[in-house]
Amino acid sequence: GRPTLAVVGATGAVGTVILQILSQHADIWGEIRLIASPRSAGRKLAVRGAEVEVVALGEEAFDGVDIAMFDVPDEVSAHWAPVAAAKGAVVVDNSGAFRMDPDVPLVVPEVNPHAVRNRPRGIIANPNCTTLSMIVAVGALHAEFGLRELVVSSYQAVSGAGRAGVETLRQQIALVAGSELGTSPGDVRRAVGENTGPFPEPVALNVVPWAGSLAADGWSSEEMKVRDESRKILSLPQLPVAVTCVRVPVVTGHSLTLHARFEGEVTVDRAREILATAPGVVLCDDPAAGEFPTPADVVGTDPTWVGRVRRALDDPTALELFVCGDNLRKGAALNTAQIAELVATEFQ
Ligand code: 2RA
Repeated sequence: GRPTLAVVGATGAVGTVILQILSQHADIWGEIRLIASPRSAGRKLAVRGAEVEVVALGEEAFDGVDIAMFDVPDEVSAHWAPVAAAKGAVVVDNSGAFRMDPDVPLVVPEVNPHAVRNRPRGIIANPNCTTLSMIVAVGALHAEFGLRELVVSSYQAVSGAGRAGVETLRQQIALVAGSELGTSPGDVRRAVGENTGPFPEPVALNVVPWAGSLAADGWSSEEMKVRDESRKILSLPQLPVAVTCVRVPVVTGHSLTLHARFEGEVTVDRAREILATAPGVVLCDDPAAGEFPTPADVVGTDPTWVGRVRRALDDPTALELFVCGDNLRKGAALNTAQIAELVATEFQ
């Protein structure tokens, strides 16, 4: 029969988008069970046009589940994903708990779909949204040119930090709207007060060069994720990767600038051809006509959008690009759903 699917973290920012995607994609599922913290149990959420009651996370919630999508904090996944796997479910996990585990594949269906089958722990990891917002385009270029180095800067939306991130930006925007703020040191900070939510600094009328927690030597955890995950997905364990992650006052849609260096000389024409035809990528690159992707235009869409394709002025083996994608869709819910759909083909 059709596989039973569980969605763990169904009420969260990403969980909400997972339910939308399940309602939009071909319906291949038997039962869809919605699981969340006991606090949310009993709530009803719409999926596939029907109201489904949320059940509390617990061992019995996984009875009869074939595939479980997890979108919960790292420590919740670390505990419950192995419980679900022990009960026979294939887990597709979107936390950071298992991504770098050598016995857990880290999968982007457009780049390394074959990796899903090698899952000794019964767990498949979904990459972080910042990695996912660029890796489909990078993977397509790597397949053609052979990637040798990556230099990345991110411009990350507040919904990457969940519902709390979005609420924080909206509240701060209300506090600074219509003002003359942003003209003297600290005026924005004083106006928004102590409430910086999940961010270390005000994010309205500002950019914040920080995402995640402090890792070794001044790097942020987010920067380390982009480096480690890109290496693992592309099977390039020694790839030099330099990353700076920055939060910007955008609700949804992560953007990144990339400097990508390849094995030999590249041409912009060939790069454009590859990007224009790669599955999951849309080339939107006509600066003369004022055309390039921006988060305000790509939010709610599935692809990785690429613009500003140029050859590096001082290195004929390198390209400069701007990429942009919906961090809740391809960056999280969509990639999770694509992995689950790949696994579901094994049940037919
Ligand atoms: C962020 N990538 O954007 C993180 C969330 N996983 O904050």
